[in-house]
Amino acid sequence: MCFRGVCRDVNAQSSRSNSEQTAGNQIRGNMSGKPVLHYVSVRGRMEPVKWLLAAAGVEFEERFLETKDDLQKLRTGGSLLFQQVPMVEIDGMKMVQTRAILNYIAAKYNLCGKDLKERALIDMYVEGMADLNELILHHDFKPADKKEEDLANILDKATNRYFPVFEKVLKDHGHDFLVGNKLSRADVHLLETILMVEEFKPDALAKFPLLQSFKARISNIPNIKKFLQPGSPRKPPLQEKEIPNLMAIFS
Ligand code: P9H
Repeated sequence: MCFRGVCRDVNAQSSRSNSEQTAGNQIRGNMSGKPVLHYVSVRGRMEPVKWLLAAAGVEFEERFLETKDDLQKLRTGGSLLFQQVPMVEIDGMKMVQTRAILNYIAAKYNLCGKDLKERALIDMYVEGMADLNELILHHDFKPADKKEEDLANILDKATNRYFPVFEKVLKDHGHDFLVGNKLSRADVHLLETILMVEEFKPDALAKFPLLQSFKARISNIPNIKKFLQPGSPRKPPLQEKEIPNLMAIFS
C-alpha cells in the first residue's frame, strides 16, 4: 500500500527489525532521501510531525521501535542527542526534540508566515495548542481514578480557553486561514487538535460555527484529505493495552 510514494507495507517495513535498519542507516543514512521517522507505533509525540509533513506533501518513511533494545541501539549508535525519541533523519541530520523538528519542517516548507509579525502570531497560536495537546498526550497515562477529572479539565480548557481564541481570530479577519490568508502550520495543528478533542467530545465545536467551517475547509485540502484517509500513517488514539509495552520500552 503506497501513501505518497511511501510504500509502507506495514508488515514488510516494520518487520525488518530496527537493528537491521538502524545499522544500515547509520552507515549509509537512508538512501531514499525521504525523512525517516523513528518512534513507537502509537499516537504520541511524533503525530504532529506526520501531520506537518503530510500537509506539505512530503513523503516519509517510518521506523517503529518495538523493544527497549531498539531504543538502546539508537542510543548506543549515537543517534539520539538526549537519548529520547522522536528522532527524524532529515537532510543529513538526526533531529530530536519535537518542537525543533516541527520548526525545521515548517520553515523548510514555508508554513510559518511571510514575515516576523506573521511568524509571531503563528508561534503564539501553535504554542497555545501545544499546551492543550500536552494535556491530551498525558491523559492516557493518568490513573483510572483521575481520568474523569483530567478529561473534564481538558474539555474545559479546549472549549473555554483555546477554541474561543481561534473562533475570534477567524471572525475578526474573515479569512480562510488563521494567519496571512494562506495555509500555515497553525492551521494544520489546529485541525489536528480539533479532531483529537472531538474524539473525546464529538460536539466540541457546537458553539464554534467558524471552527466548524474551518475544520471542513482544511480537511479538504488534498494533502491533508489524503492523510485523513484510512490506511495513511496517521495513528488512532492510544489504546489502554498499548501502554504496558510503551512503559517497557521507555521506563
Ligand atoms: N521534549 C509517549 C506518548 C505520550 C507521551 C509521552 C520519550 C520529549 C520532545 C525515554 N520522549 C512515554 O513516556 C513515551 C520524550 C521526548 C522531548 C522518551 C527517556 C513518551 C510519550 C518517548 N523517553 O518533545 O521530543 O519524552 O524517549 O529516557 O526519556 S515519548
